[in-house]
Amino acid sequence: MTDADDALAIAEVRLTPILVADPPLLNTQGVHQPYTPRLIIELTTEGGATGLGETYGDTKYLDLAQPLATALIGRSVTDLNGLPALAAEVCGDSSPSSQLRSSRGDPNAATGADAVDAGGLRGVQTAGKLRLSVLSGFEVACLDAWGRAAGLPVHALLGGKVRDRVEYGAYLFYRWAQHPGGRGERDDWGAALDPVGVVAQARRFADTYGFTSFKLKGGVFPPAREVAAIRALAAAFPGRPLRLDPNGAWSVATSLRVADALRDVLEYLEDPASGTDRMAQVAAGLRGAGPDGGRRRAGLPLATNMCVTTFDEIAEAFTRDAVQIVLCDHHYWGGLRRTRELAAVCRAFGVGLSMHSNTHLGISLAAMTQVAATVPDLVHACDTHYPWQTEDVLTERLAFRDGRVDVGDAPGLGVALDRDRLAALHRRWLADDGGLRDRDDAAAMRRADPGWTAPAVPRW
Ligand code: GKR
Ligand code: MG
Repeated sequence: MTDADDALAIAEVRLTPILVADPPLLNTQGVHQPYTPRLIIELTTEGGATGLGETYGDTKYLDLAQPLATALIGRSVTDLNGLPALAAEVCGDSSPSSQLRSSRGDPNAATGADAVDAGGLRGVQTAGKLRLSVLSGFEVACLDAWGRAAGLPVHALLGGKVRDRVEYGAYLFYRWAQHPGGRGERDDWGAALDPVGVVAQARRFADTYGFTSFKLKGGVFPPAREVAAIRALAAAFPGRPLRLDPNGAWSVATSLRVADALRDVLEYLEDPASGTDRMAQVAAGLRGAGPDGGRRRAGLPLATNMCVTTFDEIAEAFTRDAVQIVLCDHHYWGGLRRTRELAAVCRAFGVGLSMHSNTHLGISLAAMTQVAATVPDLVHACDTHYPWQTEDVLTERLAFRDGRVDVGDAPGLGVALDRDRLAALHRRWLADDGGLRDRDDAAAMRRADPGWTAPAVPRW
């Protein structure tokens, strides 16, 4: 080991779970909690470089993050190819299926065989996928520290940027004016529950941030009502890219009906139906080969962040042409380098790539921006929840200009931690006795509607 290698060894890892304010945004599962858990990862090298990472903060992620943090001490921040095996070893995954896959050489394989939760908004949850979501936060922190030590931006460590700005879209949500019982922080967005409210929200996003693409989170109201909202957006923003994402809430027949109603204005339809098989049927119907008598609805691609969420899910989905665009989330795909691997696979199959988002803060937005800047064929605006997050742990928030975030050239991610903010949000996490440490949109909805259970799919 040289002195330079020694300097890059990890000396300390600090994990800080926080609760961050979130507005009452509606989705097919329920409503966002007033506060959402996130985990902030800080590591320091022997040479004194620091690195930041961010990922999901629910208990099941924290339980995996702790042993991984301990095991990282003494390892180099450059040893990124060693991270998956280390995570598999220390995070423990003793299911027979995972042992089988490990023996075939991919400790990160995550198929439905070890599914721990088939529901939710991010596809099938597996032990392997949970591990990847944790690992991704550490990978980003390692890249940040390595970049700071080397005086290079993260995008340089990924091969260099091919663009100077990354485009994001406005992420529109049906929402209430405030959380049930007046819990949480207040904002001045008001309710958006009909086409007028959705268009007003879109206008504010466009005016404030310069967004020119719009995605509506659907699956909340009967499809005709959501079709009307998209039509209203098309009238208000003629020619602008529009998307609708009901998180798999529709049947194949409903998906095709909505596609018929909106194909002239949608850039793509996102996860209209749940699972690769239904998505393949919708795609076949859109190609005119479905059970509907061969009507053609060509030209409307399907995107997903639900049925293709791991490398194991690619083969079936791509060979059946079930999706034409994959919305990568670097958290559950296992980091920035695996995002680039996914981009290469998508390129080989002629499948588009863009970015999915969940409630997140500026560290994750910086990471998304750095990796997105290195992907050559990124043609769709990326998703981000960031404008909904009024709180952050950074000294300076990332800014959108003309709907775009500048790709920084400062060392690492180019962001700095505000320790006071971090401590305040951690105190909120410590003080929580309201069950907010594990995000549960259905439970949050029961505050308004005690009989609510997340609907079975297809709902409509
Ligand atoms: O924040 O309610 C939400 C979204 O529905 C999120 O949970 C999804 O994962 O944004 C996501 C999506 O595109 O499906
Ligand atoms: Mg989606």
